[in-house]
Amino acid sequence: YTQDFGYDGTSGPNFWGKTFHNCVGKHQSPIDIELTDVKVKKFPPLKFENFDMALEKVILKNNGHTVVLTVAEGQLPSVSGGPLEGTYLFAQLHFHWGKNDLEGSENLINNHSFPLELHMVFYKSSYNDFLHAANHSDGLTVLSYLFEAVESENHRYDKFEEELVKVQNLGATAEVHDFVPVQQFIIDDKDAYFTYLGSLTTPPCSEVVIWIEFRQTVPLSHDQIQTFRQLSGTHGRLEHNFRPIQPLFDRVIYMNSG
Ligand code: 1SD
Ligand code: ZN
Repeated sequence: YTQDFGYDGTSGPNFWGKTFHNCVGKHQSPIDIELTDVKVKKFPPLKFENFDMALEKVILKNNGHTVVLTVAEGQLPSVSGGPLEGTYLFAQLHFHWGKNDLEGSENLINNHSFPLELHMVFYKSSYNDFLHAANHSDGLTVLSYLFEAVESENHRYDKFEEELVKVQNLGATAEVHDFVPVQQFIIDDKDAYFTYLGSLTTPPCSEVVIWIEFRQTVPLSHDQIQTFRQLSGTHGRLEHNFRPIQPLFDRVIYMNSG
């Protein structure tokens, strides 16, 4: 990007549109999903591949906006089916959070915020790579998971949390061999979801994303969520990094009937 963006003050979401014109488009993300407004539709089953394979080598990076996990070596997870045509390959996963457990998710359900949201970003394989895919309206899909703060720790996140503390500094990276399968990050129910057409939630806000928002939440303890808030961003501690909800305009939100 030519100019950096942030989440506060004059570099915050209300100012993104000045530099990044897509950010004031009519199909932006995130949104509020109102259960009374969704259209029920029966999609073909979603198909996940390589979600249960240990990842040979991954890179974790604090890019100042979030923590991003990419796969450096090994089989890429992929997704097809559901609202998707063709196969989408794993690009990266990252998180959005808030300064306390009452906010942090980007997408909302019935105006309710969740403390954390995981985005698994995939690009359509027929476009060859992420950058080309990001120029097409069906180029990307994001599998999005909402979190809930609970009493007990979620041990499926132990390994990730162990690495997360190593990338607290801005720009820090960690290389991990034999990492947990991506399946460990998510919930098992892949039939209950909402889907709508939207955008990247960060500049350049390209309207190229088929959003799949799962209904079942991932449990995580308050302390586990707190670790994300310890990361350093471009303007001090990255306490929050969620974009506010955007108008739906003419779009329809579908709910898979399973
Ligand atoms: O915020 C991310 C951004 O960090 C980048 O990963 C982008 C894909 O290049 O995706 C957005 S988001 O829409 O998945 N939040
Ligand atoms: Zn995101």
